[in-house]
Amino acid sequence: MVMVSQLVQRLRIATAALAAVVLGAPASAQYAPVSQLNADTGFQGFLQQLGGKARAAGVSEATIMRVTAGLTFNPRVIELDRTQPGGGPSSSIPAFAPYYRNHVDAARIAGGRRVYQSAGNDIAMVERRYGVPGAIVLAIWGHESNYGSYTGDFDLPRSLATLAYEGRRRDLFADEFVAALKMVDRGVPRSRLTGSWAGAFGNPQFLPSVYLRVAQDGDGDGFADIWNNRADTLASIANYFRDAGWRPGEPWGLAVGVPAGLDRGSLVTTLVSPRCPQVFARHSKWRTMREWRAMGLVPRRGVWPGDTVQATLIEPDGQGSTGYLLTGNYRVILDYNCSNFYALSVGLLADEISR
Ligand SMILES: [Ca+2]
Repeated sequence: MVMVSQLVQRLRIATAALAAVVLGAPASAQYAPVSQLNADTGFQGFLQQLGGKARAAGVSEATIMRVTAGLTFNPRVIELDRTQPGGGPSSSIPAFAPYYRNHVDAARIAGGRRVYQSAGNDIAMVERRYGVPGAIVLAIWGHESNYGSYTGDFDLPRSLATLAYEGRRRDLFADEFVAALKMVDRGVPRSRLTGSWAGAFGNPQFLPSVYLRVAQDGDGDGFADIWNNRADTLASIANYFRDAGWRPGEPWGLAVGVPAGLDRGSLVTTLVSPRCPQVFARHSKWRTMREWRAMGLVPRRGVWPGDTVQATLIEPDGQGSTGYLLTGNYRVILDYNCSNFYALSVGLLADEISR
């Protein structure tokens, strides 16, 4: 699923929470064992605090009562949180090829093509309304929930309150808990609030704050149903992408052959991204497509995008294997989930779906 590290200025929480989950602070060391956390009185007191926070944010009393009544700590959520793989600077970076094989596999390509062909009107609607290619939107859906075949069955308020109570990323999850209550106030049935243990839900695996910010009613029935409705799902993902700055008509990037003699030393980036810097540190300096072509790079498939399009280079499996030129739109995919493997895999799956 997902990964990233720190909360950014403009809380792209979908990314951030899941990121924090995977690349967050080293697990557990300074925190209490799960068995000690599961003290009912402590958790119930904490729920009162969360209720106060929700009240201050304008959530109705009825919703606060309804959602918090009977809510219990979920030790399973903390166990899952603490068994997430690390991702700190010392961990070695695995190869992309196995990840690619697992995520851009025949079943996921075929599943995406099926939707692409059967959802012509919905695809046309999102492309027209949001300027984001349908294949990209489908590739996100395919990565997040395998086109809706698994979306998680953890009770969302329970997971969010548990993660907030545990404390490692208290503010983040407390805010998401309040956002989940706001969803109920907005008319989302309480029964819809199920998802991953980390608080993401529905076809696009949004966090509650992301739902509040970008979810769309694609079919015009008055409700943004990202759980069961295809048009709403596609429109919501596309709206996320438009909001994050997707540039219509520009590719996400392309696979390239890179000449052995490329002067990579002169292309090492000197920029440090404030957001998931380890991910961005793997990208070269920006150059135009014309400049990359002049350096001897060759598309593995298809043709060069426009000469003036800017791109960085990543060689995920090192010299001698396929490289990828990454445009500004690639960074929009990273905004959804800040992982190079995820973003490459989404772009490449989209290419396969639309081929
Ligand atoms: Ca709808």
